Amino acid sequence: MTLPLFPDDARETLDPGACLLRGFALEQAPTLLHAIHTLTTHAPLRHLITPGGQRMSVAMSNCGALGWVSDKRGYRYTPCDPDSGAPWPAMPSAFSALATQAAAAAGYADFEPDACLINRYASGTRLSLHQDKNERDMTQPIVSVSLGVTARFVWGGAERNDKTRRLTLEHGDVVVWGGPARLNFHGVAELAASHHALTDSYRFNLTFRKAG
Ligand code: MD3
Ligand code: FE
Repeated sequence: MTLPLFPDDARETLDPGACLLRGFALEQAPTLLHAIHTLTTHAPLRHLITPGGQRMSVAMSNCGALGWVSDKRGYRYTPCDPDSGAPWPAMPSAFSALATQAAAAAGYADFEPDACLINRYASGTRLSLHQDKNERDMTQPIVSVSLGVTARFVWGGAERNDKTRRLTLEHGDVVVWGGPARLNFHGVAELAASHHALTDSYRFNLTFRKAG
């Protein structure tokens, strides 16, 4: 007998290609948060500047071979932290294993992320509607892990003006976006003032990508 990777009743299709795995990372969450603490002592969380000159309210860092950055010159992936000149910290094996398992549970075999963006939201932080399109291979999915304070995630369609829907993302939830949903517009509504036992007033999101 083979055991399922994840119970069918906890897997929810949001859109063709997009799959919500409620609580998929719950057991691993304390390990993930401890690793985030260590990683961000080496590559500190920082507020990047958009090409338009705005300071992002989300604080960001990265681990893995490539890291996502933004500055006045644009958005791109870099092998080194521009603040220190050092390579981004290695992706912990617990991170890559979780991302590969989540992708498999959503129907995407052999996902091997080379980039993990670490996002930290404080009360009042938001992420405006955007597409993730700086990655080389759009056939590869994106895996997103939510930790700490609950957020209202906003997602639309392939066009900026398509109607948007809202989704509550809680501690331990994982969403896999691929196939026809890979280029959907998405964002995060302003985080409410709240508290979580493991993260205080913060929400963390890990976004795993095959960027290179
Ligand atoms: C839907 N982060 O870092 S993750 C980002 O919660 C980003 O921090 C949000 O959007 C966060 O770029 C949302 C969920 C997510 C990630 C990628 C997607 C949703 C997506 C790509 C396509 C469609
Ligand atoms: Fe995004």
